[in-house]
Amino acid sequence: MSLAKTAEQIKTMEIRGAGKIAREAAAALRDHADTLPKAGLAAFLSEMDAAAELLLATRPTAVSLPNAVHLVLNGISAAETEEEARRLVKTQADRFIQSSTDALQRIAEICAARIKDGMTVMTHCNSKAALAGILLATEQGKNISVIATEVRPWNQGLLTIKTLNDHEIPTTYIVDSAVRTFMKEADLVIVGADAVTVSGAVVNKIGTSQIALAAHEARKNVLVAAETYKFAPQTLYGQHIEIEERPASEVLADDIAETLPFVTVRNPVFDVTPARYIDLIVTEAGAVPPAAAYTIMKEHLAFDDLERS
Ligand code: RI2
Repeated sequence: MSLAKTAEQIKTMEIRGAGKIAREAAAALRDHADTLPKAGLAAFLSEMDAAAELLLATRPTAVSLPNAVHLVLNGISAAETEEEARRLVKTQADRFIQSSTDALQRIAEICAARIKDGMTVMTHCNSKAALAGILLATEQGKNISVIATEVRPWNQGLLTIKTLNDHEIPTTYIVDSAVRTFMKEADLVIVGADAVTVSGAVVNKIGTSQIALAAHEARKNVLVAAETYKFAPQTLYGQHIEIEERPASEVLADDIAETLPFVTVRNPVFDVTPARYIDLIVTEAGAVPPAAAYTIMKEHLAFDDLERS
């Protein structure tokens, strides 16, 4: 698939989920580099810069995307030859994709260890990282059930219940506003992340913060399954994570909206859960309290050369 096509599919959410977006972006950069004619180092670097810009402009919130782009293109401007730069792109893209896949396996093992036989796990949206733990716990022979939310307006919950059903996991499907009602039936909440800030706050699908609040009230643990490349080093320098706001037509059909001139539809698709409502962030480097966000960034992400303004 061409780089432009990958960018378009990320934008339109045919490619979605923070981890998948990152892996597809890395593969797109690697394959794009292959299609570029040999025209010298400067031309190659400028083409790769433009490719990175195109990918970064697709969706603003999931930091897995800029982190993946950064890791794939890391050091290429210091290359001495075009060949060396090309080699770096390929090696770093392949390494990122492999480590991302390995990270999911490790996260699944840690999450599964937290899921005891007989537990009911509540999850939100369609997070590959969160689901990996649930699926592994089942493979280990634990009898568990899941409460899965609908996730308006994109209904990613449908993807989640399809996967759970395929694995014959008993699942209760609820509308987003029923979360507090059903929290008493849950033993544990596991969600994914699009970004983790230096304060340990988690940016994830809209509605996550309400779930965490309801879990806190009901004294249920909240686990966030997040690969280390979901941590956002730019927050060290005071930058905020931009919350993507998608078109109003995803929430209310245009023909109805047109009849309601005094109504404004808002459609932010992520929210921020403060660190105090999160028990553990499960990364491939281990399960850590949100307060360890800085350490994770320092040890796992090269951020010294990031834009500090
Ligand atoms: P994994 C998704 O965003 C959801 O917010 C999900 O929790 C998060 O990415 C992480 O997903 P969207 O692309 O990387 O559906 O764990 O807006 O699959």
